[in-house]
Amino acid sequence: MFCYQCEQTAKGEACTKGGVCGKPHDVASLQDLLIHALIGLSTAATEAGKRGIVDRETDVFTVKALFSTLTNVNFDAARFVDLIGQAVRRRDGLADRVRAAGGSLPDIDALGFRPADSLEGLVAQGEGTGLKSYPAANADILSLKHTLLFGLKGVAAYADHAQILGQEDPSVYAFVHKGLASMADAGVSLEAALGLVLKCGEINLRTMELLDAANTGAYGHPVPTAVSLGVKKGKAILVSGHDLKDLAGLLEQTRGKGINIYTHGEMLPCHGYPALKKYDHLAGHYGTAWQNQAKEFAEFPGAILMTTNCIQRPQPVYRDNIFTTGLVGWPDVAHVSGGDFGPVIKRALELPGFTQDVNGKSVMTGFARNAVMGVAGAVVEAVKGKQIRHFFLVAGCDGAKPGRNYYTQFVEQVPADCIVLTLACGKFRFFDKDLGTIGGIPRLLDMGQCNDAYSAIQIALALSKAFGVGVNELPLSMVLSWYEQKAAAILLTLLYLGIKDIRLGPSLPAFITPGVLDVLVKNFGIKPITTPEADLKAILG
Ligand code: SF4
Ligand code: SF3
Repeated sequence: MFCYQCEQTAKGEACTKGGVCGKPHDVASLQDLLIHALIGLSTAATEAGKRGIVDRETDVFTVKALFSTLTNVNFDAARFVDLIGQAVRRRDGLADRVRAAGGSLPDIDALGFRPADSLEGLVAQGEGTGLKSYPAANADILSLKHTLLFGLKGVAAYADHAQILGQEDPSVYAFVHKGLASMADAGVSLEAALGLVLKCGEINLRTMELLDAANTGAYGHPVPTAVSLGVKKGKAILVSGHDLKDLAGLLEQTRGKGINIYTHGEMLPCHGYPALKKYDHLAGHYGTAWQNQAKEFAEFPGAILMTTNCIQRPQPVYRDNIFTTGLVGWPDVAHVSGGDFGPVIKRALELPGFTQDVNGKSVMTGFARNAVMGVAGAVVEAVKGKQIRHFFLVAGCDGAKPGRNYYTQFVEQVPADCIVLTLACGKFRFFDKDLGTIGGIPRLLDMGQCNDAYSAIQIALALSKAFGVGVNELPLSMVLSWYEQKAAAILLTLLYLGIKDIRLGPSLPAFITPGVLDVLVKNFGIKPITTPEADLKAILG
């Protein structure tokens, strides 16, 4: 296997003998083969599109299959065997329609391959289709192809979340197909590869806009909300991942059953949505970011539901309590589907739950674009009156590396006349710190999940309009942490928007060659994080 799509990759280079994330060789190989099948499917879909043939079901399938290969989503070989079979059937169906319409298809392996009929055979086939097999004239072009592929995985995640709630745009699907098809194109130039990477950022912005419309359309605009970190006596279910619809379904199905629902990790911002916070039994938030789940899930005395990434190997002590749904999978872990959470509820009722109330701190969430723009006038006045000196967007993924302490220390050292905007699971490094307020405006504003990066972009654009300057001239600095491929997609969106001087950590992506990094540094001033002291000094002077 050869996988280097996430920040955790072995030795900062690549996982070649099993993933640091727990992805075994056979699953890695099946994921490679699935991408290979999708490259064939997308090549057929792109040719079909030129003849006005669009198959929405195949489009939806493509983003689900791609999302399944995102880090920490699905570790279940059987599910990938099924997805590979579906991809090939859909590929052949579309290819037939292209030929029937008088079109032709390129002669590439991804269009011709037939899946083996055994698991071992598929794994062996996958071994020849990995990232290194993509044709490219040089290492920099290959690096850009991989960057595009990982960006597309992030787009696919957002597109799937949006689609589940009824928001779709055919242009997003068309670009996903075009981007995947380009993986097999041996003639892509450096300029064309860079163009596709930046276009991926643009398409990701549109996709995040769809997701924002989906979430706010279904559950209302988040409002600032205090969330308890304590627990209530009684039966309990913990919901992790990112999926709002699953949480809404579970809240509805547990109504009046005496079960309290707690959010974990990236589900924390759900407390801010009017149509979710209205449930009295949405009791609070339990735990921190994904990499702490082995300890936190082991201590949770109820059932646990994983709605999306990031799942880790379930420990024996809670293996019978954890359920996956949607695209998440782990071999031999119970999977619920069709929005029926009956088995999760049954398990929660069998388990003891919390035996007593425990009061905890509370944290604030819900400062998404609508809430922040509601106080934009006060914010602008505070900047003009010099009460607010600078904004820091300290956002992105969390992870297990010790170097991630940088983000905690950075926020601790941000001067008292500055505001910290945050989103995604990286915030758990500092989410419960009381940073106080400036003129009634909290100094720590949680804008939501990684899926809500659109809110941060809209706030930055609104501030730039209010001050009559470009985003790069605003007193705003982005200090980002990445782990998986949604973060890669967001980074591409920021580059597409021309945002400069982003600080990125805890390490730079292994899939970026020195040549590509040079382009990013020259054109965008992107830089690795150093120390909180040095970076704050460089930013604030
Ligand atoms: Fe390694 Fe990350 Fe790939 Fe897992 S997803 S195999 S940790 S690079
Ligand atoms: Fe976190 Fe997995 Fe990226 Fe959603 S939960 S930000 S890592």
